[in-house]
Amino acid sequence: MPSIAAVPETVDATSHAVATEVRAGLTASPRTLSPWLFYDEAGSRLFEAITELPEYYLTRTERDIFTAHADEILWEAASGGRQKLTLIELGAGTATKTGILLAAAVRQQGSVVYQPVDVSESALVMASENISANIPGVSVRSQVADYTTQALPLDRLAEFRTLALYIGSSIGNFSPSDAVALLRNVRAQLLPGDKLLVGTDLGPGKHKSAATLLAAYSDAAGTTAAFNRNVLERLNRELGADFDLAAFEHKAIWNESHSRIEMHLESRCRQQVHVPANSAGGALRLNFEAGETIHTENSYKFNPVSVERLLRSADFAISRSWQDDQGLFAVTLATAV
Ligand code: AVI
Repeated sequence: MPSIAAVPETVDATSHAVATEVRAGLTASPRTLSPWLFYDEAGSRLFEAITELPEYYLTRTERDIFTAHADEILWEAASGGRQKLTLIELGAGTATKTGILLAAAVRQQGSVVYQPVDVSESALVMASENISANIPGVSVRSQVADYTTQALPLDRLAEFRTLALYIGSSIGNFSPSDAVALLRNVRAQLLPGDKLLVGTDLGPGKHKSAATLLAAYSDAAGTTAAFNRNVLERLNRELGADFDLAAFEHKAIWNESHSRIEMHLESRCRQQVHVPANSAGGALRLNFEAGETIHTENSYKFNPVSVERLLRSADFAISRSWQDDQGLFAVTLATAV
């Protein structure tokens, strides 16, 4: 599961948070549902499937950038090999791409401490097993925590600098103001000279069209549609709601003025949906007009200037950035100032 804001930690807290989110979001105008609701077990599996779709270039392009430049990235992060690094990863999930960077860290400094942080304990167990089995020289110290609201559980070793990883374009799922707040929280827990590596998806440009972007969020196999609709299935399952899944259509829209892909679920007809009373309040009767949508996700797209602006507002200075040849995706290394 990728990292998303404010994921509750226990089963009770989760069901109350789902109920509260649904009440606030579905009675608002326009209607919204927060993207953390996507990531129940089925949604996390669907997201993994998305990352392997031919249209969803983000994951493989970031992996290709790491494969091509991992040694350079680690060298720069260590100020030209002069410092030793500890790596911490925010929202590490199963850490599949991180292995490329960890292997480069081991080549550079012999061994490395890696601290993956995630709200999902099962993802961290997989990350730890995968890294320990495949990359000798990495000592994994995983931590279950929500880095969006909690302090980073940093294990600071004397003489070591921290390299924080926030990859996978996860920052793109936050509003600009929440993204700044999140990075400021990260910055507050680093020391001047520590580094941050951020992965960002890029907006349309010389080689990239809005059509390429849109296709990544409306794939031919319908996996993203299933991922989007799963949120309604989750509300039926967990809250006893009666959403008719076939009556809602998956829509991905490129919103140029906000530089973001928006995902919506559009009501195909006039209909009423019921949500029984729960810990957040009384029963809901929701009246949808034909064509009315539930806005389920924003995925912000960047350019070098907007990445720099974002990092600067959180007191980071850009050290260097890497892109693929087609200008699809960027990986930016920044220094805490
Ligand atoms: C997790 N996050 C970076 C994905 C994205 O591209 O915004 C989530 C996603 N939504 C639809 N497809 C993938």
